[in-house]
Amino acid sequence: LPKEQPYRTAYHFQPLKNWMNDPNGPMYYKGVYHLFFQHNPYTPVPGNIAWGHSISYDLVNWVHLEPAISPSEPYDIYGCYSGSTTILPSGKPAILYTGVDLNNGQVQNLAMPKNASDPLLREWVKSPLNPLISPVDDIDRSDFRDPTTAWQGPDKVWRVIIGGRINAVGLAFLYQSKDFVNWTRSNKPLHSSNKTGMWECPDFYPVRINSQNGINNFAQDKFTKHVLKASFKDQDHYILGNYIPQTDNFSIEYDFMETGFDLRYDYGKFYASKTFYDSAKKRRILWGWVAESDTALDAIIKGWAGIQSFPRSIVLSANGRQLVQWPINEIEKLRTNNVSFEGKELKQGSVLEVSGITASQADVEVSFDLPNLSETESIDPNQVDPQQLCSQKGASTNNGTVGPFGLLALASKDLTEQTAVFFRIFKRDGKRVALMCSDQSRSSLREGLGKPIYGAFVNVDPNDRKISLRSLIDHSIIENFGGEGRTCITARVYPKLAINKEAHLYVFNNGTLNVRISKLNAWSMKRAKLVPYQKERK
Ligand code: DQQ
Repeated sequence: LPKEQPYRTAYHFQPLKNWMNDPNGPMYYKGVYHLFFQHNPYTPVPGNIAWGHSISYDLVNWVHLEPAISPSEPYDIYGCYSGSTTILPSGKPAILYTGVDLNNGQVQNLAMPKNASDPLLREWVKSPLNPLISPVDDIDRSDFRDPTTAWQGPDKVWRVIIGGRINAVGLAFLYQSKDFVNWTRSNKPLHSSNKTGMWECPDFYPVRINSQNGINNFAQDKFTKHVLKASFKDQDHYILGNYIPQTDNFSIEYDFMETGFDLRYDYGKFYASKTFYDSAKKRRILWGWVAESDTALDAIIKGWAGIQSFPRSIVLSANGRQLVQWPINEIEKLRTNNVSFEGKELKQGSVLEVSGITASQADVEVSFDLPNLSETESIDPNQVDPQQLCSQKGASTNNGTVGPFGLLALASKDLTEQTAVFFRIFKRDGKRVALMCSDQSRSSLREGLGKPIYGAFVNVDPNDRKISLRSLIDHSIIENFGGEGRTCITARVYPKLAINKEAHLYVFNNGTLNVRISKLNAWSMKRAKLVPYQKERK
């Protein structure tokens, strides 16, 4: 890798070099966390897709192993595409993945560990029975991929879903098996939608009602709801519902992309994600691929492309209507140099520097007290697209009454470069409505980069006069958690000036009314250890 690496992250997961996309088959096995990922081991652009493999004891520091599976057989010669792991009742893990075969068709394959007593599971053996599932009948062979973690119903029959599309309808094919090897297609898909296009990387799992604990993919009772996630249109969308394993009926509350109720894990750059149940800490953890917004040429110069989001715990909100995400608390072991203050009034036009931390590599938590509702401007959020509201010219600089206020991250001293992450508060039917934006348009003086503006509403408690923001800043990524993790927005940025020690962090308010920082805590972050296996042994 070149020496100058201003954009390489310090605590986000990456292979040592080359291309990475989707997270695959994350799991906890015999005291070890495993992450597999779509990986081109040879160059920083897509191709030769194998399952990269890394292990960790804390989900922060990682050891990179050899790829677990690579293209080698007629049924996966053009790529070992995404898939999942399932821990079988014997305790052994199994990989189900999509292979792109000699005819460019997508087929579903099985691989098992060579030696399941090795907690690192360094070698995997492809089943001689592969491919287990082929695209036949009305299935399009180029739209049939990404098997989920399988689960067993009360009848002990296995179920798995696979992403696909038939004509204009995106769907999750459902397959069943008694032995994990012979699979039959169920006559109806688990769910489908004509608004979405092809579903990639579906995920299907239970969440507990009124609990911070996660639950494994098999469990289900009246205290759970099910989440169905599908990746399409460059975004990870989810819906909530009630799943009955006896009939495989999934009855939903709202469907994908419903106006005013379009739930996504993240409203920025975040795709092809996957969850797993961490039995060690009884929680469900989410990984998502955060692609680059620079060019393929930049990737070649950097020597790498693609990172993973910091692992997030994922739970059902107290009102049961959406999911809430938060960086797993292991992140705190990287925190150092705490800077904190309380009770600072921010007048219109304030730009307050948070100094004393490495602003290019930081974790920031800030909560704001909001002014009285009566003076807040009105809006009807059902008639506005939040993304559009955030994209209006000068959304971060023009005055509203309450906001825009928030952070200027990865900013240069003179503020010519800045990524503004901010809120704007409105009133509707006498209640508070919060808009959250992440504006990359001034993130870099460099040309030729993607500099989108992202936006979403935050479902805050309308009576609450507070709103909070947590931002994980790591050289070329800013992961934002608004309203205690109710709305997440992740962005990639490549500043020219605001790199390393030249990066600054500010809190600002451009609203006409004062907002008050009730509390701010910021930390410099240490570098996570990401090392190859051999070095670790010496
Ligand atoms: N990436 C994989 C596919 C999947 C897509 C190929 C989603 O299996 O559908 O690398 O990013």
